[in-house]
Amino acid sequence: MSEEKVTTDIITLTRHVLDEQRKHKEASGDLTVLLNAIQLGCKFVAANVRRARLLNLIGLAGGTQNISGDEQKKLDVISNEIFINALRSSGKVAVMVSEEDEEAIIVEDGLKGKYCVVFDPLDGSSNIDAGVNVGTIFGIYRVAEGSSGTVKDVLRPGNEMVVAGYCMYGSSANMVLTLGNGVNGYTLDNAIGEFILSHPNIKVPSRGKIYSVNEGNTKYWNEACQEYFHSLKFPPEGKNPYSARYIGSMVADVHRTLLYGGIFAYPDDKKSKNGKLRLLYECSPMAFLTEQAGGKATTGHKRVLDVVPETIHSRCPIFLGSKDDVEDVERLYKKYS
Ligand code: AHM
Ligand code: MG
Repeated sequence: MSEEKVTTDIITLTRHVLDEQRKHKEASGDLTVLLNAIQLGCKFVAANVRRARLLNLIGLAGGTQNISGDEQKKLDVISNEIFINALRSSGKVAVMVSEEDEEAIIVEDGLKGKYCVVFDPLDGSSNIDAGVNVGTIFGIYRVAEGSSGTVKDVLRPGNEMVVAGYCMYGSSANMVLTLGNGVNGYTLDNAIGEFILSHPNIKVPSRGKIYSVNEGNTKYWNEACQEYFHSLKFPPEGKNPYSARYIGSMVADVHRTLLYGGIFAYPDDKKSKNGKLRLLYECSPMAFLTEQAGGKATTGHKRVLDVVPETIHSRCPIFLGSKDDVEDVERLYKKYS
């Protein structure tokens, strides 16, 4: 009888980060501790998302009162609390910004560390009832030299972020991470409770075949946007039109874009001059990941990573994905500017 081969030398996320840290002599290990807190948060949220889906299914199947509305709300709040507690108790964080909290959270002296973490604890949560993938998005800054950790430490462009990532809660939990040295993907092995390196060195193809945008907003788009998306659907003779894919959950749409290529967009339009997505904890981390994977991210007019947030919840238009596709958008914005 043949025995199943067991891999005993697995590369966990922590091991991978430690290996990276050893390459930098000045590394103190603080970032590893902080990333462990983020991993804990993600595992905890993954378990809660699975549980909520099950509760929702049971509720519907039994014809009982629909609990999903309440559950969905609670899940946002629970996820936020999970991350705040994990981050604060790591002792490595000075400032936190969450989509769920109006104000920045300043960690009390005694537990204060040298990092700032900006995050959306459960992005796309309006999709939970339909069983669609949701995710956590995060970015990490170092507290500025001489600062004791104030909101000013996060009102900085994405090009000053040291780490960015997201965790997608789907059929499995997938963490995608950059420390500014390429992008790696890890899958949660529920049996051992560890994220295992499953997608090393993710590179977004230089051109894709998929576009991802809420086309229900076409009426409000500017001329550059109108022409761009029209050109994908009605290409010149001999070229195939692009496929449309839009989940409406940023983490899932960006995840597919990183793996398969193409373009994801939430543009500015006549209704919302800065689009819908938030710069600090949605656009900047995703732009950092995309650039590290060899792609590009633009507002149409400028690099997303160069946009300085005016407030912690400022919005920013975004087109991200394959380099050649994003450059087509940039050319059209220039033409109409
Ligand atoms: P949320 O932070 O309230 O969950 O909203 C963000 C989500 C993103 O995940 C997604 O890309 C976008 O909203 C979809 O918006 P729309 O429904 O307008 O297409
Ligand atoms: Mg969000």
